[in-house]
Amino acid sequence: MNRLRWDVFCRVVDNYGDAGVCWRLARQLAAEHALDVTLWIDRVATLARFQPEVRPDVPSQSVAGVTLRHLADAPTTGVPALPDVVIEGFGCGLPDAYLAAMAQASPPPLWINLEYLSAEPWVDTVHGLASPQPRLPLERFFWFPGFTAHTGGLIREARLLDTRDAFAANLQEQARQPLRVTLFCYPNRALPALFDAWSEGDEPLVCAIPEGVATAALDEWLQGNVPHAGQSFARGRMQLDVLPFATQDAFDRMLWRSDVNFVRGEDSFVRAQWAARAFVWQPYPQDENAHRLKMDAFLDRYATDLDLRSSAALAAFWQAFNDEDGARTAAAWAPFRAAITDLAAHGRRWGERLAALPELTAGLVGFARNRL
Ligand code: TRH
Repeated sequence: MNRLRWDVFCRVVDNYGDAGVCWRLARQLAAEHALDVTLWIDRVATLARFQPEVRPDVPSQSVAGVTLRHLADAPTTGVPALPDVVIEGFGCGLPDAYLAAMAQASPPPLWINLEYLSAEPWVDTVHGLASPQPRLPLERFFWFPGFTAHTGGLIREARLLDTRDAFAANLQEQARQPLRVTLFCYPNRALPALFDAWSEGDEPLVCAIPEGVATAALDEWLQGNVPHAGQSFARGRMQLDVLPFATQDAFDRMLWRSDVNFVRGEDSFVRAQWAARAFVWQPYPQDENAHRLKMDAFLDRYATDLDLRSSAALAAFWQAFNDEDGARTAAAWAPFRAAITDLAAHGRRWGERLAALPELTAGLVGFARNRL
């Protein structure tokens, strides 16, 4: 039986998340749903940061079962063979020739726009809707990731949670000294004060920082001696380990072995929830503070059935850190630290609830199967 062909389109706005989410989706479509998947991406070098076998200079390559193509090489006249399904990553826009070919095809490919993740309630009301295209006889469906059964769910690879539990079982959970922190955040003016609090704290703490993250704060706190990947720096009770960028699977393991995960944007935010450890989220900064609405909406959902003390400690620390207020962040660390065992237990319950929801990629495949 011919495998259905899915083309995923991605334009890297900045950072890694657009590429990270589209790559994770493409990999899973190929690996778990036996689909013929092509990822068209504009900045292949971004992908190569966390998928080392990707070669940015090669026009077409097959990696992890996915055909990887430069978006710049997409056909400009006449698309030879259209796929059955087109996934447009985060409204990135499809090449004109592609749209023209889709409009002439009968039937046209199923066109789905993968939206950004939000916990805001309005997402439940728009997920799965179609919008007719003004200039072309095509309709585009909207797929909204989310945290309820009325959304498109979250990406969760098969056996992810079993793999996580097997990995964690080998950790010396009881002897959790030093406290392990992973710090993957945007530039944040609160960090030097937080580093001070950690180095002057009453317990040893190891903070793993991926290379290129928090460099301005490290530069300020270390008077210009920013460690490079593979280097460590110790002050007081705190040790900083700067790590090279890891693969997405290795990054998961970093999150699984840590007691506290600072994550950002979208994909690492989801991965921290699957890691079921205490975590701090710094949403991608947006105009008019829209990212704070996303944070508050998530906290509303996440903090239900969390005891009041832990819920207050969580919210206070997330708000201080996202306000980039050093003094408040340093002061909010102790109550947050005191809550991390409770937050980890809560994180497991939360993860179990999420795992009971329809999984995003399987949902997309089922949606397509019902329409092709
Ligand atoms: O890098 P980000 O800030 O990406 C952002 C967000 O996705 C945001 O929603 C989007 O609007 C903006 O890009 C344009 O954060 P995010 O989403 O966590 O993506 C990081 C990716 O990098 C994720 O897939 C995990 C991966 N990663 C690794 O694979 N290895 C690593 O060592 C690290 C640190 C990250």
